[in-house]
Amino acid sequence: MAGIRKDIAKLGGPWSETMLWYARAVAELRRRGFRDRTSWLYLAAIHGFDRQGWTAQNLISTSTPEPGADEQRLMFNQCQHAGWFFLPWHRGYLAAFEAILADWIAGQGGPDDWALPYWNYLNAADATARDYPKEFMDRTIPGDNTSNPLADAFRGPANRLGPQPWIGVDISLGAQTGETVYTSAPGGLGYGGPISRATPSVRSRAIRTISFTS
Ligand SMILES: [Cu+2]
Repeated sequence: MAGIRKDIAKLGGPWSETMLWYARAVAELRRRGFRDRTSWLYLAAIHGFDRQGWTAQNLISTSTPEPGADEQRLMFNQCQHAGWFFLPWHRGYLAAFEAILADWIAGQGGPDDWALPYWNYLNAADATARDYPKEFMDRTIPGDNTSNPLADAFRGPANRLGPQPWIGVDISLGAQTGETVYTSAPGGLGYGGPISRATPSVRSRAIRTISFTS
């Protein structure tokens, strides 16, 4: 059954049933071997495979069985950034991840309409909206005291979204539609990629359309 994504702040948590199942399912994916296309490692590698970094973090070692070289060339490092495919690619990627989790959860007797919750960190009505949800910070899952797979020890030190040492500006919805933020100067990289090779008149029409929908 198709689920509906809900606001994590409105699930009655922390550690609502939705989030408990999320953590259990992620733990299961982390248990699966790298060659399994539904494993945490394989899914992560579809986005981007960093052998050196993963080895340094003990996620893999020289004895980890890996997918074959041809398969790696075909499937790994597919993420689309700084281009017009950024949004559709990540949308599909997330939907596949969600479907794998939901499939396992339903098979375990969990809700058959489980869906990924979303984090409304731009909710201006909630002063704590930008704090990382507790479920991604707690070291253990309450109740059974097993280690929490949603909390990553290698995550940055901050516990809320906002200006960071490596991102000097705050995060806002306006950034999506700002001409010089969403797209960058020709040859540069930006959230939506460089300005494409349209004539100036076509380009200004497109920018107006984007602004109108904001
Ligand atoms: Cu990406």
